[in-house]
Amino acid sequence: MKQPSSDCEKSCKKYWHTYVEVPTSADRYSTMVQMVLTYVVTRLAGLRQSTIRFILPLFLLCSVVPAKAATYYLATNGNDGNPCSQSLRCQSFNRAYQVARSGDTVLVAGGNYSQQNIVRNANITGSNSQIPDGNEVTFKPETGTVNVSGLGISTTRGTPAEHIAFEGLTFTGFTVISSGNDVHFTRCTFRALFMALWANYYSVRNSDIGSHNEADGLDLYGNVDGVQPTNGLIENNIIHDISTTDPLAHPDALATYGVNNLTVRGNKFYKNACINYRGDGADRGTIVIENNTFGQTVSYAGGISCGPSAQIHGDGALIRYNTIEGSVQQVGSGEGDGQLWEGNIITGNVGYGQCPVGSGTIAQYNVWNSNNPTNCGGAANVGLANLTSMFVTISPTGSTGSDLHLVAGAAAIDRGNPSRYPSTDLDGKTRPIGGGPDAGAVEFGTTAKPDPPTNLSVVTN
Ligand SMILES: [Ca+2]
Ligand SMILES: [Ca+2]
Repeated sequence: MKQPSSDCEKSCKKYWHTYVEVPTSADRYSTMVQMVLTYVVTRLAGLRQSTIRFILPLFLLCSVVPAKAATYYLATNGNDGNPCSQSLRCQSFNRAYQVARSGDTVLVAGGNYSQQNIVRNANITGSNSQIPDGNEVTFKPETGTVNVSGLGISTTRGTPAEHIAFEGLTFTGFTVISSGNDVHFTRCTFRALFMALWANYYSVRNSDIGSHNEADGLDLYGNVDGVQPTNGLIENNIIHDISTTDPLAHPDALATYGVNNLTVRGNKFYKNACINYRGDGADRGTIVIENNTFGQTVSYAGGISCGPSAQIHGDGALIRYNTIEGSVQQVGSGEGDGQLWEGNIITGNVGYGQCPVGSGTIAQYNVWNSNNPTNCGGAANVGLANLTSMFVTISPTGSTGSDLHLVAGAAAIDRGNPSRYPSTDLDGKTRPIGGGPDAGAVEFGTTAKPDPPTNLSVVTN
């Protein structure tokens, strides 16, 4: 919730002798109005008529200003019969969410929390946003580590929980947005599957995902009742060590099936057993995959070895400025039509040493293995026999995978599309540096070349 405007606060406080921040938000607004009314009524007898004329418009002005955002508290030994105050804490996430209003914060004391299920609170309102914009109820640790052994958002279709943000929590069991609008995770840790089903406007950013066995890292799955997870953003995460020791398990680091509008940007995938990115032909809308590094997939003893680093089959997907250590698999026959592959580094084969096969798909300005054609419907690609010397280190099984930053003299430097590139790279540096944008996720060099001055003139004394 917005705070009272400073003007209102300054001018009103003189008259609101009893103005305080009301801790229970459910009745905050009506309580505040009640307090002002009581004050006005009790003072009227002693006021001159001119003062009344002054106070009443002021009251009308101030009474429509929302109350200050509130903070609520959870603890593992709290009680949901409490008002979720600092001294009388609640225990469940849902209880805090039902008590809270848009813009409020829930501080969660460190400890282990059992499965949490959050359901709709129709009093939490506002517009949807792609990243948190302040209208959410935000859960964050108060002290120490908060482990949540499972999280479900609105299991009932058609009644989504809305406007929720999680910051810095650790999820040790499945996290499932069954039905939710404007739901965001920032700087969280996921040690089990994250799944979005009927989600709309959702994001996972700056988080650590993986270090678990058999299950996928993120599943963005639509086509449940014909509804797709829509408007997703997966950004600046590390997605790693998703392993399997089961020859029948097929854990994908990020799997999509019928998403609508998805951006996957600036993530680092490494040490994953199967496919880093498995996109489906049912994906629709604007699909943007950029500035990611996809490490080579890794075999775990006894487990399946999938081979390709990425499979991206959605029609119209834009796949640009990624560094892909390994091969890219294409399916064709009606899938992956109209894609644009631009400015990527791909160390292995595309398809089976072919151009991407979707109808109308163009691949250009990529730096890739010389097994692949140099022209795939666009400007020339660069084919090299050995690309690995371009990188700082190739170590697919190392603790943090390969370091896919470019070294001086790498063939990918300045080989992107000079007229079209992301404004920044994986590290957040402004592109381009040097003579043009580099292919791959990371621009080589440390500083942008300054523009030459245009307004110099000779001054003579
Ligand atoms: Ca929002
Ligand atoms: Ca450059």
